[in-house]
Amino acid sequence: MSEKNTKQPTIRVLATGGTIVGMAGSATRHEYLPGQIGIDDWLGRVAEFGLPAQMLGTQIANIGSEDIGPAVWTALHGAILEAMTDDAVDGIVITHGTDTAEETAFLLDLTLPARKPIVIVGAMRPADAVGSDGMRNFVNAVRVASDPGASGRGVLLVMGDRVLAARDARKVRTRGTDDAFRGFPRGSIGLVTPAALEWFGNPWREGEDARYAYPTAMPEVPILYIGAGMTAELVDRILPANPSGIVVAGVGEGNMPNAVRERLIEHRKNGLIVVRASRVDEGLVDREPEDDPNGFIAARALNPQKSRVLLMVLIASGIADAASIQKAFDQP
Ligand code: DAS
Repeated sequence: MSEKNTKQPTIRVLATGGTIVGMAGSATRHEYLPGQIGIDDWLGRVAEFGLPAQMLGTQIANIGSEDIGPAVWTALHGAILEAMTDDAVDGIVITHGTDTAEETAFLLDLTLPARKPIVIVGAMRPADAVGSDGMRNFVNAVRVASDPGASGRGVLLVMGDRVLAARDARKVRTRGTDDAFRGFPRGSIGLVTPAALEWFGNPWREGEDARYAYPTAMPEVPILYIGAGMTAELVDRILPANPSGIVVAGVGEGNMPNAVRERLIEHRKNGLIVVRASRVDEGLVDREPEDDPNGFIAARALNPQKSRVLLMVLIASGIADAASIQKAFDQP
């Protein structure tokens, strides 16, 4: 065997906090605090398993992911780019809260090259809970990040023995460890356990550069969640000063009360980009005939929160014409 084949993979672990390193102080208490274990302590616990990988830890943050935003994203993006250009590093694992893991994963998926495995992982139960899932998820994530077959697939999310593509991954349950995350429209693109990894299908972004530049300034894009009987006045109240875009979490296939639609059409005439997504979990929203005259964008398979991430990146990249924006939402 050549030196390279016998060398253990080196994994850069970028820690941001979350339940995976949370502590309840009691194995049976429901309440816990996220971000209680530092990366050095965490990797010391992992060392007990004797994984066939060298792990290098970096503490990016140690917070609940509900508080993660541009500052942590920017720090993560820079650290990953550094690891991508470091020949000594074979893969990257990001430990993260599950509440916004899908947004961080998708933002990184859009703004990083697909040349090395990048895996985001979290947990549904804190580290000291009975049946904690964090260490298993982490060991699975290291196995995926150590596998050359994980390259060329963009950012991956590993939870509950499943491997999901960042574009598909979404948190669908607030409790439970096996099926808290699902992929839509694609389901799992692989299955992983501490002992085995199986891929379904080949990499689809082999050697691809970043799709978009990482935004130096994040535009504020609100999400208007539609409820029955909602009035048009709410549209004006939710829009920030000088709005550039809005995502509508519509009912059904991106529908909304007519008065709301009319008000958005008025704002569209003043340059506001309007994306029709759906509040329905596995909701495909395709273009409808009125989208052309209204100048609206159909979110296709992206849920509202990931539509917002893509729209922020597009606006920050100066992509403002409806055809180019729709093409970005259409791209798998
Ligand atoms: N503590 C929440 C978070 O940080 C939930 C979690 O980590 O699973 O997202």
